[in-house]
Amino acid sequence: MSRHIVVDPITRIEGHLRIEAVIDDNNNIVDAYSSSTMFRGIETILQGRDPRDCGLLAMRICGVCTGTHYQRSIEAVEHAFGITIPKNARIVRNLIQGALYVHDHVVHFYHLHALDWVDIVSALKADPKKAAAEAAKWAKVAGVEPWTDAQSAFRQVKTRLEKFVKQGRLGIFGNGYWGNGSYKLTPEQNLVGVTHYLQALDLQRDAAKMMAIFGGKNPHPQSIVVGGVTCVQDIENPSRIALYKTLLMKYRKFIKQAYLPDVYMAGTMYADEALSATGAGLKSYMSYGDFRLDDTGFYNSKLLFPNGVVLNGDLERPLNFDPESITEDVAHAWYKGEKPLHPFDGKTDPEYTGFGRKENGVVYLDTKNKYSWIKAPVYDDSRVEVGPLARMIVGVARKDRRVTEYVTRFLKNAKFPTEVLFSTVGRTAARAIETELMADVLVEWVDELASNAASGDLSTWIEFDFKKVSSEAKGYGLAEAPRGALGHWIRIENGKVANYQIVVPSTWNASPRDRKGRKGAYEASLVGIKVTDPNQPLEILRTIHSFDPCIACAVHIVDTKGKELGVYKVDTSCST
Ligand code: NFE
Ligand code: MG
Repeated sequence: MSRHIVVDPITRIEGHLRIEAVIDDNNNIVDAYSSSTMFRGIETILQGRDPRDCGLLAMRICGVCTGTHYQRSIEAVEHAFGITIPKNARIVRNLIQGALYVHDHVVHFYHLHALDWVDIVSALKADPKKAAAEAAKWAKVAGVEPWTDAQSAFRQVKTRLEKFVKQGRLGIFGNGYWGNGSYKLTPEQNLVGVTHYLQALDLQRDAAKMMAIFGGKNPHPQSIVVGGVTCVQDIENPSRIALYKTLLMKYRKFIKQAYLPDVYMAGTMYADEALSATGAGLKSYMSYGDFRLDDTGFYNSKLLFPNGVVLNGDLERPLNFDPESITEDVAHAWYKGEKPLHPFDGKTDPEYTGFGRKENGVVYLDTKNKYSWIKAPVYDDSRVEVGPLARMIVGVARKDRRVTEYVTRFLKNAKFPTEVLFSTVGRTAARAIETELMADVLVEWVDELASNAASGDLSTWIEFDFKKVSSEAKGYGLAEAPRGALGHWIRIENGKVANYQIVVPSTWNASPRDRKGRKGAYEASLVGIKVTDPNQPLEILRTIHSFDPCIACAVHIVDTKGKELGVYKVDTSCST
């Protein structure tokens, strides 16, 4: 007999996500459904606006991928207007966006995902001296000195944890599945993880400051405009550029000496999961590509992360990416619409058909019909996964020198075959690999900005005739966000927005079935996973968190008259 596990809400993510998994008698997941239970409407409020304002509004979709929607929106308008921005503007935008990647990925690994692998309560049994030796061991695997090798640091954290427990409460750690049989780290390894967790909490502020140097503020930067950037004084002032670099070098050290070693440690201890392809899912990946490396112009530049599509894990035959091949399907999403539409013609027309059906007093999603506020994007005729893993897979498949070098080094150090990437562990490892690559390339870019400014090039903005270019135009901003491929499509008529569509990374990954009944990436990744204890669905959290969900990107309720639309109370104490 099959049973359902309902996890609602999934915590340690952004936004509101519900997962329903169907398990068989052996607790193996045989089917799964992903649902966003709140509505997004930002596309509708952009209609009729001045296209130059869209970036500032669209960015409010989310406070996590800060500035990403801003950049994609501005790029969509620049694409529509045929504008190529100056070199300084390109580099500054890359520095703002790169700061977000290293910020977001570290926060995700430690503060949103680590506790799926690290058992905090077990750390209480750790010997701090042995923990120091453990940290040194994994740093050696990474080829670096350990971030924390002082026993005293581990002892302090252990004492802090003991104090928590003595008071009879674990504070923010209170609701974990501690002691679950699916945790594999030793007490010392758990103490290393918890110690770096706390240190990362402090350090992530530096990454936020990096963004704010050129962006003006964080989370929502302010200095990007159609045609360039406005942070003229920061580009002219060498000490501002130097400050970015100082913060970067300190943060980069943590990435190399704590984050990467911890991923080697967890990857090795959870090698069984990795080698058995647990959580692989669709095994089809797409990247729009991102980070322009030169100024040859729109979508002609060489990119740090190449674009492309890899289907069914076939690294030998990557496909070229074609922006025309994207559609959104609403067969199982609460929107009106008969057939899949390309985003240029996309609609955001809600059609709520009710939450679901009641069985034995429990309401389940009506999965035969509509069951999510997220649409189902389709590439050509394939469902695909997006994100850091997709970027690394596409980079390797396209034989990108830099991406291949970082991925190969990681796999060699970890003693893993390439296929290990097709798993939950692989998804988590790919994010770490990307973070190290990004931290290194940011050093090159900040130096490039300094030398370009020192050479006397201080141009930051390109002039354009708004009336002329905006009478009728359309464009897209297709590039990457930390969580994957992000697209903004704009149609402009008489200087105003005639249609605006956004397809975010979590739309690709968290989507429901399409009209052919094919699963979205989250749904596919859960099938085949064995749950040790159905009352503690740790394995579901582990795999879903490996995508770094941001449903907030897909959750915007807006009433243009400012009226309150509803009050929601979320009880996080009963998440199963
Ligand atoms: Ni709200 Fe985002 C990223 C974008 S994803 S975090 O990365 O775009 O759904
Ligand atoms: Mg959309």
